[in-house]
Amino acid sequence: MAVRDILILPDKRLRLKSEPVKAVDRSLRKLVDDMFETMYAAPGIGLAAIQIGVPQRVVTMDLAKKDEPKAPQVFINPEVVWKADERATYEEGCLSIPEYYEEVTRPSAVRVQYLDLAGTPHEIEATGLLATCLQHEIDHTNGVLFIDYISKLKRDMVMKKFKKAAKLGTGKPLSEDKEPSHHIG
Ligand code: K1U
Ligand code: ZN
Repeated sequence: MAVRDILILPDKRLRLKSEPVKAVDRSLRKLVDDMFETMYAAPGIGLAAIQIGVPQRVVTMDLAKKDEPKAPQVFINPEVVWKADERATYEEGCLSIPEYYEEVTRPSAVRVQYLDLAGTPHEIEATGLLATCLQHEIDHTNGVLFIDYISKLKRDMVMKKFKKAAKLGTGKPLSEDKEPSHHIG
């Protein structure tokens, strides 16, 4: 198992549409192991394979709270097959856009089809954080980021800060670059 580097905005690979997994084999299980190690080390509650540079439709997740035992979940070739009309708003973050959080409104419930690590098909109906996280991660497999749902003004500001950070080689914006400054005088 290995902790892999997480791609950071504005890395263009984050905009790739990932390919469906063809075979649930040893190399896929190694990828999933590395994804969990990377996700737990970050720490994060979800990860899509493209975030470690692998354009395959694979998602890992663990929504257990700090005081609860680990609850790792793997979704291979996940696909949203139904979305609720009702909407829910949740403050989202992204390991590829570190230390930036913003409210995003999405369908409050989704039905998702996927394969497990044995290659067995499943369909679940998700609500709450699971619904939000699944939509966020499935978006990653389609090259979509949560900043695509915020205002253009905010998105342009985020892009500018992360492009500057990439140029400086700092990886994430410097602390004084995080929030709009309201200096007096
Ligand atoms: O896909 C990712 O970049 C992971 C992302 C998942 C996510 C978070 C919130 C809403 C939707 C999707 C994260 O894990 S960001 C980090 C985070 O939320 C967290 C980290 C440690 C403890 C608790 C939460
Ligand atoms: Zn993300």
